[in-house]
Amino acid sequence: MSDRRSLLVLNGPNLNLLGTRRPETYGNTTLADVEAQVRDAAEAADLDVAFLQSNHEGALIDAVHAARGVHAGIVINPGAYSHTSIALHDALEAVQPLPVVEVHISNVHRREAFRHHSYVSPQADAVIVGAGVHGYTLAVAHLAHLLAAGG
Ligand code: DHK
Repeated sequence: MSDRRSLLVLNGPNLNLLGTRRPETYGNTTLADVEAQVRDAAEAADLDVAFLQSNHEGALIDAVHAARGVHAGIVINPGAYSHTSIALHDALEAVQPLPVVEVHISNVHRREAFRHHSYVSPQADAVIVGAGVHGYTLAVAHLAHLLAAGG
C-alpha cells in the first residue's frame, strides 16, 4: 500500500451529468474526464486521489467525516448544495484543520442570485469559480502547495 498523502475530491448533485447537462454552462467534459485530469494533476504532485460523486447530501457529509485522518485535503464541488446546505458547512467545519478548496465550474456570480451565496465558502481555504473544469486541476495544485508549505 502507498504511504503517499491523498486528496478527497467530492462532487455533488447532478455533476454525474457533466458533459451533457447545460454544456453552454458546464462544458462538454465528462466527470470521467475530470477524474482523469485530477488524477494526472495529483500524480504530478505525488498525491493519491479518492474521487466520489453523489446526488445525496448525507453521502457527501459521510465522506467528509470519513476524510479525517485519511486524506490530507478536500476538493469539493457541492453543486446546488453550496447554496442550501448548512449541514455540509458544519461537516467541513468539523474536520478542520483539513484544507478545503471549493470549486464551481461556472461563474456563479454571473448567474441567478440564488447561486451567489455559498454555505461552503466560509469553510474553504480557497474558492475557484468560473475556470471551467480546469478549476479542479487548480484546486489540486493549490492543495499541493498548501501541503508542501505546511507539511
Ligand atoms: C454546479 C451546480 O450543479 C450548480 O448547482 C451550482 C456549480 C454551480 C458549478 O458551477 O460547478 O450553482
